[in-house]
Amino acid sequence: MKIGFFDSGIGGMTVLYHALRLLPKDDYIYYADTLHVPYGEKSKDDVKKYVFEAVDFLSQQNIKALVIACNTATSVVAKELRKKYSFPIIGIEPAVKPAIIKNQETGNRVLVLATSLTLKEEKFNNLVTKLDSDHIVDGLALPGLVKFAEDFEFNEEIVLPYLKSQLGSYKLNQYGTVVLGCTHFPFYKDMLKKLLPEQVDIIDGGIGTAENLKRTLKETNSINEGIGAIEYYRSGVKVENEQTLQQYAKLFERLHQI
Ligand code: DGN
Repeated sequence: MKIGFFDSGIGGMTVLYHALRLLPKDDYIYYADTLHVPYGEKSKDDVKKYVFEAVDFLSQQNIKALVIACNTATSVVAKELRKKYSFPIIGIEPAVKPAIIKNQETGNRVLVLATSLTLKEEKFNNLVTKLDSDHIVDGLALPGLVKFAEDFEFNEEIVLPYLKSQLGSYKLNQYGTVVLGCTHFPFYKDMLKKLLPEQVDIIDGGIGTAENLKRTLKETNSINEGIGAIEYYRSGVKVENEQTLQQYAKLFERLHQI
């Protein structure tokens, strides 16, 4: 059986990248909801509807586990998905907890980069209210970065000015950690590094999510059932176009390099 991966677009591939390293002998089916990307500015109800459509499709492909490789979808709908489906569902959330713990000690601030919907959601806000007694967490939505990724735009001359303008009003020296709370953002880690002071750590939950997946498969005794093959779907339609498949392969190369 295969492992299902889901995101609104190509962002989840930053998580799949880690899964492939930890679980190279499994097969994958990756679903990008390209008809409805981006989710970040949509209503919660719309996102719920789209995610259920996608997961219904994936559930018919006989998957043994599902990774919701999208922070927005996880925060809006993971709980309800777990009630409906019997296979294990692993989500991804902004890695706020380790960031707060670390920076409470040093007196630095934490900047969470995510979608507007993730930052608005109860899940995120409850977590921050519970943990952030010193009020050190700030949130910033970067919808432009999702758009760039979906357009396979990784040219620094185009992306850096956008990032500079978005981060321009922040005193970056006061931060100790930047949390990548959207799976599209790790594609731009190299550019963020260029703009952030040296003391700033950049963390993302992709590795932890892949580790969770591995732990779950071990527990259910369903690890190593393939050869690392990946099938891609865009909103229910199988990707067979060679050029698109090559673009996807290049994304892994990029993640490997940065
Ligand atoms: N990649 C998704 C996330 O992690 O939240 C959402 C991006 C989007 O659709 N705006």
